[in-house]
Amino acid sequence: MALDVDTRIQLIEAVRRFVSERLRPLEAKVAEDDAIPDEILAEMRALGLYGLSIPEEYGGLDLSMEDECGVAIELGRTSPAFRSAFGTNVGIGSQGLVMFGTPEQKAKWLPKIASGELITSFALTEPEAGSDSAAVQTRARRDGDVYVLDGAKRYITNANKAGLFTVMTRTDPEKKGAGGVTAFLVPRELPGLSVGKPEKKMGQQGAHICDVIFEGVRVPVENRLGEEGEGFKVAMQVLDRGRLHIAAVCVGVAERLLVDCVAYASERKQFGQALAGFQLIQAMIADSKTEAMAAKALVMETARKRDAGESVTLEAAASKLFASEMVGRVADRAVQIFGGAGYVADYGIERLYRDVRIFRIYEGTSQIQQLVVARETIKRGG
Ligand code: COS
Repeated sequence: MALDVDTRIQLIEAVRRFVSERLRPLEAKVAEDDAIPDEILAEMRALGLYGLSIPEEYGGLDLSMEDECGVAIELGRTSPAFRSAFGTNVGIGSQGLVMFGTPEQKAKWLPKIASGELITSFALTEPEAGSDSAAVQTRARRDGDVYVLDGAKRYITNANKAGLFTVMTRTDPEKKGAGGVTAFLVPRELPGLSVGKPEKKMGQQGAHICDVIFEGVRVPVENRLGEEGEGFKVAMQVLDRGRLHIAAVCVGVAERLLVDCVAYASERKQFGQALAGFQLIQAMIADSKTEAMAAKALVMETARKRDAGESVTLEAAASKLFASEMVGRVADRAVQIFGGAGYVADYGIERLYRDVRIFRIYEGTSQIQQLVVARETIKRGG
């Protein structure tokens, strides 16, 4: 639901204040501790961040995609690990349930997801099924009133905290590709489900990814999300939306880096004048600004199209492709503008440089986004 202008401004201002007053001062500490303090998570819950995309009847804010992208841009102005804490509840961990869940499934889980009491994860990727996500091997075998799950999922965001997993499985081993895939809502407490240790990562410390193992996990039939064989479409539609949200976060990080670059370049003097006076520095600032503006325009236009009910498979992939590559270039230029200070930890620029690298990989690599854009463009005839 689109917010009226006043409420939208209030929400954006509240998030902006929270980011600048509460999150930014903690960036270095969160990276060092690889953990977000509990009081910050409680403040995120109080702000309603876990329920941005959940319908109002289940306790969420029910934002339109345009408003959600506006909030995601604000959240991009700090370490992306903060957003990740509730990112799965807003996106890939809840949207299968929002789009395809039965009224009973929604009533059971969405209120707790919206409040942040229940953390969710999206379990698609496997050791042998990364970009080729239709190749999932985790098996779900029907046995009376339950399905028995066996298999392993990899790099699952927030798995260490999750109480509910949306799991893509293969119910029909005869069908090798997308047609044999079925989605399930799997509560963590079911016997046979175990979660590995968080991986050591290049960036985004404070956000965690783990393996999730299923050994004879008996999942009630009523936890199936959609029909047998519909799981791949569930995953793809969840990702269409998720890719747009990630693209918005990329825009926010780029805007943040631009502010940092301009502040530093205005203060730091070389050859008797501020760096900002040098045209070669200005060229980098101009390129970063122009690309960030272009990404923002693409993201917001795509969000409005989605809100209008149009399919945005192509546009969401194009947004993620352009925005994630763009923020990579902006972060690289930021290190260059800061020079030596960009390479040492104290200024936080090298941290953001590492943090943004994953945007070109998760929720579909740049190469997968290219593939989707090309296929859809060819399908549309240009
Ligand atoms: N919305 C709805 N349905 C979709 C869809 C979408 N965005 N994309 C594909 N489908 C449907 C297709 O229409 C097709 O259905 P039919 O068989 O009924 O025609 C089915 O799903 C299979 O689609 P396709 O043939 O395109 O599947 P591919 O195996 O070629 O894979 C890609 C498509 C590569 C695009 C997909 O596997 C993908 O996105 N991979 C990346 C996964 C990813 O992002 N992983 C990140 C981890 S999750 S954080």
